[in-house]
Amino acid sequence: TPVEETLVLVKPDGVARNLTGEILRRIEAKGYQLVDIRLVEADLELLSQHYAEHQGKPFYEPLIEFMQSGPIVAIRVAGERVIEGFRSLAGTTDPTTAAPGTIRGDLGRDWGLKVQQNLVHGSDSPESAARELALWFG
Ligand code: DAT
Ligand code: MG
Repeated sequence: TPVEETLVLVKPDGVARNLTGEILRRIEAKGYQLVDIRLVEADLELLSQHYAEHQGKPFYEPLIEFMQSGPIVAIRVAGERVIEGFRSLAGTTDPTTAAPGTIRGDLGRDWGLKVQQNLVHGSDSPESAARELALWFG
């Protein structure tokens, strides 16, 4: 099986709630390697490129605003089939219904929450991973 790299982001809600360590713990416990890590205050330029596929959708503006609300931890993660594997570790997009055992299912709040406050981002394909890693790590 191929060793891949993916982009993981601990979003502003995860950093603000002091969950970066817990999220890194789960990535490491799974056996993935941390290749690079940085704390980023993402600007509009970076975020509009990162979320280009969602431009024009109703949640786009609130999403971009939320992603500028505080620092983000960007992580380059390597491992066998890590792109799909991290998505599985993260759980489905809406933390309200994400499965127990996943980052979003275990750590997402069960009320008063916006869907964008779902703690993490993970690239969804090899093409997305290559594009997003270039954006966040240059
Ligand atoms: P994912 O982060 O699981 O890959 P996505 O790429 O479809 O999900 O959407 C990007 C982010 O946008 C997601 O993490 C949270 C937000 N989002 C998606 N769908 C939404 C919706 N229906 N309402 C509000 N925010 C949404
Ligand atoms: Mg996505």
